[in-house]
Amino acid sequence: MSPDKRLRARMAETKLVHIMAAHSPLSAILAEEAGFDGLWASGFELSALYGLPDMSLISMTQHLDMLRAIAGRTTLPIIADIDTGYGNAINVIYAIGEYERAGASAVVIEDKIFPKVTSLVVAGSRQELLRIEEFRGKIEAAVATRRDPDFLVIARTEALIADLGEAEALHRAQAYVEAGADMILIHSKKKDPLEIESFSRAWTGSVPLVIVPNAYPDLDAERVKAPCNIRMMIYGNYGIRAAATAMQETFRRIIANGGAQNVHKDILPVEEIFRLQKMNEVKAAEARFLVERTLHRRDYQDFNTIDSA
Ligand code: SPV
Ligand code: MG
Repeated sequence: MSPDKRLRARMAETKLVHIMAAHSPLSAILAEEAGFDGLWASGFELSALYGLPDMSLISMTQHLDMLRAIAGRTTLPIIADIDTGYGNAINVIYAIGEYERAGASAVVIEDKIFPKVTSLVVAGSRQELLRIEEFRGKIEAAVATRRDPDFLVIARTEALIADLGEAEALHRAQAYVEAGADMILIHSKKKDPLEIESFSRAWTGSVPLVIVPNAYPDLDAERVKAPCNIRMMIYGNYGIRAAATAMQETFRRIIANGGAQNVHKDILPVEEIFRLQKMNEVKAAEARFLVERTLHRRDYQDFNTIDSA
């Protein structure tokens, strides 16, 4: 079964899929081992990996390269965060072809204006939304371009992020469903899940919802079951935050202790990294295919002759 089909089947079977953000193949491998249903090729995480804010600074090529590297190391379906779609509907057509070929099983396109500003900045945040008609064109273009009918086109409305209120969010979401979106991602920057729960209760559209509980982590799987039209939870920045937490603490301790003598027992042993790298497979290939090379005295003589010539 293709990853695209598996993602749809898993949603039908479990009703709620858990998707972890991945910013690298290693983080994707760890998410797969932990038991997630899929991966989120997050724009925020990749930007942070480059030490940059999430403001349309990372190019489509950079994002695609990472997505391909991730797809090469996991079997999980990948949901690509393509932000605003890199331009207008024509850019979206090009992007969908590229992302499908790169191994994505879904894309999320958001209704902000390019260049976008990351959603969770609360103070002084400039959140400009595209006209509904124009965004509908992008969704229609994505749906018309996908080759695999199981490839999901998820429309994300930032109406709540832009403080436009629930009525505007519902209106936009409905328009995007009419344009062909398979799911609606509703995003909120409120620390309290009430805004999302209220939207979910009010949503009577024909497609299910996706949420990203970054700002409101209290909305866990148990609580999500109640409104029952949420089918996907994306843990949008937890990978990079967890990695940065571990590195920050370890690096500080090494400086404070004047060496690694105390931290080495608190971090993964190198053998565990070998396991994640599948070192055993390389070792087996070495034993099978590499011819042992011994340097003979004659080789040394030839080398020395050439060297001194
Ligand atoms: C991302 O992970 O890139 C997202 C989610 O889009 S958020 O950063 O919360 O907007
Ligand atoms: Mg993003």
